[in-house]
Amino acid sequence: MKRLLCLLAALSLALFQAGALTPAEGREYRSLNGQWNYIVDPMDTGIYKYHMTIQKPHKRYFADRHFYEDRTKLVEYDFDKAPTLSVPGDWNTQSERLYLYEGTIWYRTVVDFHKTPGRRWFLHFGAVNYQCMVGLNNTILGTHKGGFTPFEFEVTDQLKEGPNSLVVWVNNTRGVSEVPTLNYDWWNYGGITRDVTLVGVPEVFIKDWRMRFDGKVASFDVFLDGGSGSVAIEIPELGISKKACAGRDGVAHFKIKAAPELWSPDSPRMYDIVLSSGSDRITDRIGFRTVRVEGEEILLNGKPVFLKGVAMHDESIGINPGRCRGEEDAKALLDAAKDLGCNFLRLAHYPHSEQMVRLAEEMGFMLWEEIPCYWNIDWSSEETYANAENQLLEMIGRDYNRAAVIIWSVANETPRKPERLEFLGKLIAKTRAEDPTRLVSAALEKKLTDPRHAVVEDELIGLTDLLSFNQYEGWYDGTPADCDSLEWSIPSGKPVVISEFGGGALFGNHGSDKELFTEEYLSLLYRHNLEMLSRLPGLSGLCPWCLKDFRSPKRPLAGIQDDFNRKGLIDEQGRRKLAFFVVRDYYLSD
Ligand code: GCB
Repeated sequence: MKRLLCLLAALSLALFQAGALTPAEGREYRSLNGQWNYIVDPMDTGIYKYHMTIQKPHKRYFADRHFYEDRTKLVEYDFDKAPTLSVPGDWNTQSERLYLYEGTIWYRTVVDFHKTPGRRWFLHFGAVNYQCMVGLNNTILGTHKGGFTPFEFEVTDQLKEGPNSLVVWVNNTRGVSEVPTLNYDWWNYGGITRDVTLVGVPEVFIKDWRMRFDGKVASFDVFLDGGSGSVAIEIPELGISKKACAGRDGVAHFKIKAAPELWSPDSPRMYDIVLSSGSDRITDRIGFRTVRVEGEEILLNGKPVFLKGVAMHDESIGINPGRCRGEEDAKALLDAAKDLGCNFLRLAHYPHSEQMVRLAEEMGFMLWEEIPCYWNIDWSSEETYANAENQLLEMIGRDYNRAAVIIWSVANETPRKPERLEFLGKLIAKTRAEDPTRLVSAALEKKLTDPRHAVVEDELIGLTDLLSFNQYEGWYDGTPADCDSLEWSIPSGKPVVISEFGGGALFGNHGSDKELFTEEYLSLLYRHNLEMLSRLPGLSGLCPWCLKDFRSPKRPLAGIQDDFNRKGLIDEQGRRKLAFFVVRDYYLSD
């Protein structure tokens, strides 16, 4: 597998096309979602000949039998007769035999296509976990690595009139130098987990656009692809209608004075916007707000705001088990967070879907987004860094225009050492260069110097805007009552956001509040923690870990966990534990 990964790395240098159309929606597009045929290929037979040659992979399965005229040839695979999986969707929850599968699966769909003169076509993937190689009509378009961010390939020249064979090699094998690494506390859902679309654009089109707002002026950079031209921006409700010419670099710049109603959790005001250039036209919705830190406060639109948060995974409540597949799954989670009294979400531990972010914005949640630099990744590897940076840039690129996003976070609970400081220091600098308008953070750790004394010490604090850390007093450390006398030494001068705290309980497991995994224990733990954390100077936000019980292979305790991390305030069916009401009362009490 290691050699295969090297081969893919080499291929990706040659074939990878970075960047995605932003947004993919709001344009002419065709969904390729649906039932795709699949072949499970644990030995990568679809790539290797029996005398395996790394240098010359055979790429056999890209030649879809559907298109063979000579049916007398020996071909030992047949997508037409293969079973199907839903796209989008993880494979683990769609077939019992794939529940624990980590390896290769080949996907195939047939795309009927009719050419329109003067149109360019892009094949856009919302996310594929963890890496993939995409072939169209037996031509390899390229590869992508990173399981949670969008990417695309231009297919204008590869698409044929009539049926087209689209084949995707997907591999979710974990690796020590990957991002995330071998060991992490969530399910490694494999597959084409988010939407696949065919996006049609004119020869010259708007590839991307980015908006910043400083409270008085909205600045827009609009990036054209395929040529230059004039660009128009309209925000009808603000009476804005402006034109500018793109320079030779294909970028048009606007600075527009605006006095919009501001976006905030209490009033998530959004405006329709239309961007056009020649015959290309994008419609979208945007909110206007500012965010910054002053001393130990977070200021939203110039006013102090307390982040009433909860952390969550991108995993659905009941509707489709497993990775969320779309808006309906996202809505169920967001409704639960609303009922909890939240105005803020930590979307952990990797970029969630674009639908999740957009819906959260419409519903008035401020967001923390992060990349999966989780625990101990391979800090010294340049390839690992390049991979992490690419995931970061793809996340920022996708959600740059979302007013809801106020924090980019680069890491979670990473062990302190010089290589890690260099790696994360570079990532933080990159984040600021790419987006100077948002806060930058990392979820750090607290340590106990003795059972009565908690300390947060980390060189990264000098580089981030927030002091964010995870702490599990009453669960991994001490008892709930120990919270009452715990002394804290934390650096002052920055807003403190507790990025995780909590414990486990099985819904319906009632008993003594001294017994682990009972609902009573968990609600006691939350009461003591909330009291303790409220006393911390500079406290500006809280994120209980976490909203919903989530699948994790690290949680095998039979009868209690059964492959679920039970630290949710609700269980996997959405049932509320007692602790849910403790947090809700706290959030609704001011
Ligand atoms: C953590 C991790 C989170 C785990 C959680 C736990 O600190 O950041 O990913 O799921 O603890 O439940 O132990």
